Amino acid sequence: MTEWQPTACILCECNCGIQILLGPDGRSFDKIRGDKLHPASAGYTCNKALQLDHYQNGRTGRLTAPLRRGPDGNFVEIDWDTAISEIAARLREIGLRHGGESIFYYGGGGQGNHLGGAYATATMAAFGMRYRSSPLAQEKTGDFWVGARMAGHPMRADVEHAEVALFVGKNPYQSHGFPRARSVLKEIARDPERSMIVLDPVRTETAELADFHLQLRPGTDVYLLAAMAAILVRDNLIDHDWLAEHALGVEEVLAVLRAVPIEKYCAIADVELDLVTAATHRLARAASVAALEDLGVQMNRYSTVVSYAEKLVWLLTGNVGKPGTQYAFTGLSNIGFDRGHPAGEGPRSPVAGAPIISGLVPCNVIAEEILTDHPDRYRAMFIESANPVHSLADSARMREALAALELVVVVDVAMTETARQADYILPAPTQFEKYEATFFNFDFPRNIFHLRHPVLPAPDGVLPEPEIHARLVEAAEALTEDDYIPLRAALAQGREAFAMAFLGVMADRNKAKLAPVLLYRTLGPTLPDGADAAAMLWAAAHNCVRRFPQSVERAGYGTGLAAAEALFEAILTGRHGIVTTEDDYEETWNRLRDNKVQLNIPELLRVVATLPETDDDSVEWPFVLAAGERRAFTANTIIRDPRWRKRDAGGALRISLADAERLGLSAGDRVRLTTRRGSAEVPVEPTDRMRAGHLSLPNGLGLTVTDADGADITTGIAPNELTTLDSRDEWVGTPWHKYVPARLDTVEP
Ligand SMILES: Nc1nc2c(c(=O)[nH]1)N[C@H]1C(S)=C(S)[C@@H](COP(=O)(O)OP(=O)(O)OC[C@H]3O[C@@H](n4cnc5c(=O)[nH]c(N)nc54)[C@H](O)[C@@H]3O)O[C@H]1N2
Ligand SMILES: Nc1nc2c(c(=O)[nH]1)N[C@H]1C(S)=C(S)[C@@H](COP(=O)(O)OP(=O)(O)OC[C@H]3O[C@@H](n4cnc5c(=O)[nH]c(N)nc54)[C@H](O)[C@@H]3O)O[C@H]1N2
Ligand code: SF4
Ligand SMILES: [Mo]
Repeated sequence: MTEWQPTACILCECNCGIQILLGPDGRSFDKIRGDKLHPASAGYTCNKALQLDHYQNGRTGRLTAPLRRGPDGNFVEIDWDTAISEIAARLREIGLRHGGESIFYYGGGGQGNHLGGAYATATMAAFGMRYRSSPLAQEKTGDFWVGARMAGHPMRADVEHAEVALFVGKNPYQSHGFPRARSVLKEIARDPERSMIVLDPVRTETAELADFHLQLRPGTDVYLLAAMAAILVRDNLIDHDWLAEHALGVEEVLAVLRAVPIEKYCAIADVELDLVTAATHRLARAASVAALEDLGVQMNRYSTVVSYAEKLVWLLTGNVGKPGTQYAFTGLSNIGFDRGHPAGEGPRSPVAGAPIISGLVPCNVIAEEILTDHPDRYRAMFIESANPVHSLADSARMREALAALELVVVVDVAMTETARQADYILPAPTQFEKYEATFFNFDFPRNIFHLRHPVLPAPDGVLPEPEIHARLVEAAEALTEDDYIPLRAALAQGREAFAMAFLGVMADRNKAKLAPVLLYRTLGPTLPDGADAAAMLWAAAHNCVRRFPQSVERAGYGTGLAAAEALFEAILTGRHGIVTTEDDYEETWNRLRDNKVQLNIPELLRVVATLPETDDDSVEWPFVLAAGERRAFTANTIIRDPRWRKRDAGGALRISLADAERLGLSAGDRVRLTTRRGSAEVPVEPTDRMRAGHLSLPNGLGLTVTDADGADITTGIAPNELTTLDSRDEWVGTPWHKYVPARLDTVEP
């Protein structure tokens, strides 16, 4: 292979288009560059994409054969037929004894791979599984729920075209979250007509580019945002006409905001009133405001209430459905659609009775729902493309929970912290060895989709996730050749006949849930270049046309069935990514419930109305630890090879200069960091970016890999050895990892 091959970076949700040139061995990534032909990233990458060879070829503990844990606790290699039939038999047997709903599904994709997970719904149906979760239920479910309550449809921010960009607990310079983030941030910073407002206790790279950095005390965003909303009301900066036309529940909200003690709240947040006022006035003056909130608040005190207060700020100023504001996207993705039940009224998890948001059980109750003698407890877990032992709160408790289960199956590419706890491990090709895609595309006014083709062949011994799911579904006898034969016959007459036959099968609700595998086994083998895994995208394309006919038509695909086929064809052949839908900004209103926004969420407004008027620091725990910061060389646990990190190799604990001086600490000195849950030794990095009393540890460290001599090496601290399950949001159960009470002790060198 001597040609540049288009694919995408898999290290964050942006999935920038890249091109890879393989080395003479046909395996190493000799060169990597941004793909100028990618419709969203247009050649952009950050520093991390260039390190992807460490994911593909690094020291990762790559899995190349199915493994079964033996009676002595060690893994032994088994063949695929044995693995599939044993796993299917045990899942069936557990289902017979305890019901299929006792088998819990977790994961379904990381930052770059959602295609496999799209087939998992069939495996869930085949074994009667009902409950599931994913990492989204430890970060985004509060945002989803509030969005659903207020608008009935998720909205995203058009940062690129905004006059004012507002970042709340988000550091896009490192974490991205929208296309070409670093370039866009610099464009805003350079333009005297545009401004950036950042709420962050840390002077991040983003905060450095901001016009207004509100460097608040950690965990006080609810006060600061309530004060900002109250300033809008007090100074008559709200958009009355717009609200009269587009919003409901305005009076109730204004009544609460009129009573907010603005000065007191700014004092609690420890930000100068004048600065808060100036930033709020700037935002109110702007023709457009785009706001992004992220983990700094979503994993922090009052998380869901903060999501609400943040939205009030841009809703009161009328920032929806215009360029540079918030929009309701269209496209192939279904991620994050919640029904928005009032608190206490939606579906609930079987043991803890926790609210299920967007179909996901809160991550922080999973261990609780296993480690109990409740009859409805989970008995088995199927984990795919996720590393919950590392990524969920309280790793020790999660290990204990997995050990208590009758069966744990893990599908992954590497021997992860979670795979180490499994009974069976099923190895998959890497994301560059198979067809892969994400459903993380929310661009606007043009949305995109990128089906990536394999860059290099997979080694023997691994199977792509769609094939694993198909085999499990067949081993459960949920589908047989008899189900495939009529569909194949219809297909022989053309796609139109196939569509009709497929629609007929979908009328049977039990078969409808198996649709991905039905498509994979019938349409799949007829697709060019071994693109079987793309089969479910045919249904996704049809769905997209059904839901957003005009958007697809504007993107140039025509109308009706022909449009769906044209869109699917474009997906299959557009190797650099394609535009799927095209919209006008105003169309956002057609997607929102009743074409309006609802400002009054009574449960949350009540919290804003009754915030305690003091907020003292704890004496026992003098520090607040942010456990899991995004840095230049972190990428969740996707790259396991520690050598990929060109800076901050060990993942230092960042601490303010004042605290470092008081404790007599210099860069590289080791300290003992203690929380309610655990304790660890870690090197420090004193920096003037941090506030006194605040500490920060990077995410994605503490991974164990085996080096060339067979020795295990662990680099840095796994943050969730220090976090607790009970520190979580009242409404949706998301963890408060950015607000971990902590203590520091010096250690003798
Ligand atoms: N480099 C890199 N990029 C990534 C990832 C990665 O691992 N590495 N992971 C991806 C994933 S999965 C996600 S979800 C995103 C997350 O992206 P972000 O949420 O942007 O990342 P974090 O660094 O976790 O947290 C954001 C900011 O919150 C601030 N913060 C801490 N406490 C508070 C507080 O009390 N109030 C406020 N207002 N801010 C606070 C932190 O100082 C930090 O700057 O990043 C994605 N991008
Ligand atoms: N304390 C603390 N904890 C956190 C965070 C924090 O800020 N602080 N951040 C949280 C956030 S926002 C997130 S999103 C989560 C992330 O948590 P996870 O989603 O659990 O973590 P990832 O590292 O993204 O997991 C991806 C897994 O997929 C595997 N993988 C890679 N490619 C493939 C493939 O092609 N097929 C299969 N089957 N597997 C593959 C990788 O080896 C890895 O095990 O972490 C969360 N945990
Ligand atoms: S890590 Fe960087 S290059 Fe990779 S997708 Fe994210 S922004 Fe793009
Ligand atoms: Mo995330």
